[in-house]
Amino acid sequence: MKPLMLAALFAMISVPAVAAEHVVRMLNVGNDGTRMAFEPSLVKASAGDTVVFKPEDGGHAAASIIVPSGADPWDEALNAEARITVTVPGVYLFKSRPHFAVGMIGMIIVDSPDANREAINGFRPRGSLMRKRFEALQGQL
Ligand SMILES: [Cu+2]
Repeated sequence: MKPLMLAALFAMISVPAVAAEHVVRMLNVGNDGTRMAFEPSLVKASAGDTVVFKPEDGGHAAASIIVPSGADPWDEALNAEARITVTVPGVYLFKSRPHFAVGMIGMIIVDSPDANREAINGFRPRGSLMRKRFEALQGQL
């Protein structure tokens, strides 16, 4: 590697990454008028970022469905605000536990979906509402 390229590389590494915070609202009616929705339902994050689940309406509980290998799953209490720091790259599929059956799901992509794309593609949604939302999310991978 040429010295100039090396210097550029070290310059990039030495810049500390600023961890971002992504807010996901848990709502009884989403922005598109559908019932029981995460807003937004898709978050594109970087490793080290935090996703904050805000229970703006009552009766929701954020829980993971699929996380990348090595990442911690979560299963939060009803009406709890949850702060999930995502450190492992890949796709995190999540739900509102009480509204899973009606398709209240969402997705976080950390850096790249490559780590566990197959696991996500292996998810089998139940019911037309869940299928519709899942396929829309899957289309973003
Ligand atoms: Cu819910």
